Amino acid sequence: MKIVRFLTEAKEVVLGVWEEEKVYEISSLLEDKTNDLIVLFEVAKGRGESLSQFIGSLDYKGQSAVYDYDSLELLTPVKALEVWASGVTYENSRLARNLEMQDKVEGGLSVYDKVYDAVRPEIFFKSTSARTVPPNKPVCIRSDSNWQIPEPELGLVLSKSGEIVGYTVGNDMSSRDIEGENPLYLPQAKVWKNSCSFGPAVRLAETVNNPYDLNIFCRIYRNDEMLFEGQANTSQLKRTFDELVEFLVRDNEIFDGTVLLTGTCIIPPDEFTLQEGDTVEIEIPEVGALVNNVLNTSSVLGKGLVKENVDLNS
Ligand code: DO4
Ligand code: MG
Repeated sequence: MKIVRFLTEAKEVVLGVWEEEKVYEISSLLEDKTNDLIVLFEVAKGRGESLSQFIGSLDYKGQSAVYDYDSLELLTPVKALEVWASGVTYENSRLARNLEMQDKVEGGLSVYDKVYDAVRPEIFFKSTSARTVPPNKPVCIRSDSNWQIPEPELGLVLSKSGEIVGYTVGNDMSSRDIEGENPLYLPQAKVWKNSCSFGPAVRLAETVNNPYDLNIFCRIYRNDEMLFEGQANTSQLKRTFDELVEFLVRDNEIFDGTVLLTGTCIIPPDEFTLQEGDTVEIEIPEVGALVNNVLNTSSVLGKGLVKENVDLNS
């Protein structure tokens, strides 16, 4: 079962069940009309049901408004006040980071080689809701980097106690030259205005057969031509999801709806860098396709943080 969050014509934020091309609105069927998936998760738990059982019992097909998926103004599917990310969880990511550092690895093992095999994974702070753009809205590239890529990643949608409520598709926009210059620049290589997106849906965890066998596709388009296509599978992950979540919540507290990205395995060719006007499509067929155009930050700077995210997500 896939859940989306969207804005109605009356500018109300609601949840919907997405089935094929149709979306069935469910917030109006709920006692408190909530548009917060994690609130539903807790209600279902209180009734001793899984989230999909509880939502299934709402008889949404018989009762609620139906929309065409393509006509919807989608929001991020959960209110993620924070997005965290894992790094170097796939062999491809380790190799790409080593290449970015070039001659700065002086014999022996790089920090990336070490973290790939270490007990403690790399977990870093990626984004706030005000820096995270919804599906179909532009992500940005920064002005002081000449080597920028999307990082297509499976995202875990978490409750505040670290339970995996569902899976989503994430884009960890990254600057390879800033990180390659010095790993201490990681926050600047990862966090800037509109440098993260996730969606379009949350696929409820209990409805996924095997989360370690999900295909991830990334396609990048320029002038209506596909410039790059890559594919990976979560079976290539070095870490388990439980392990990543355990380190995220260790001596830490997280908000309901926190998203934890699980790392990239798809890296475009080394000569590739994103440009304004490109379109990035990241698809996990069990979840959906996350599509974002690319803009220079200069197009959005000075206009304040994405206000609709702040208003709608907080
Ligand atoms: O070590 C830096 C970041 C790694 C990362 O974002 C990834 O592996 O996806
Ligand atoms: Mg990443």
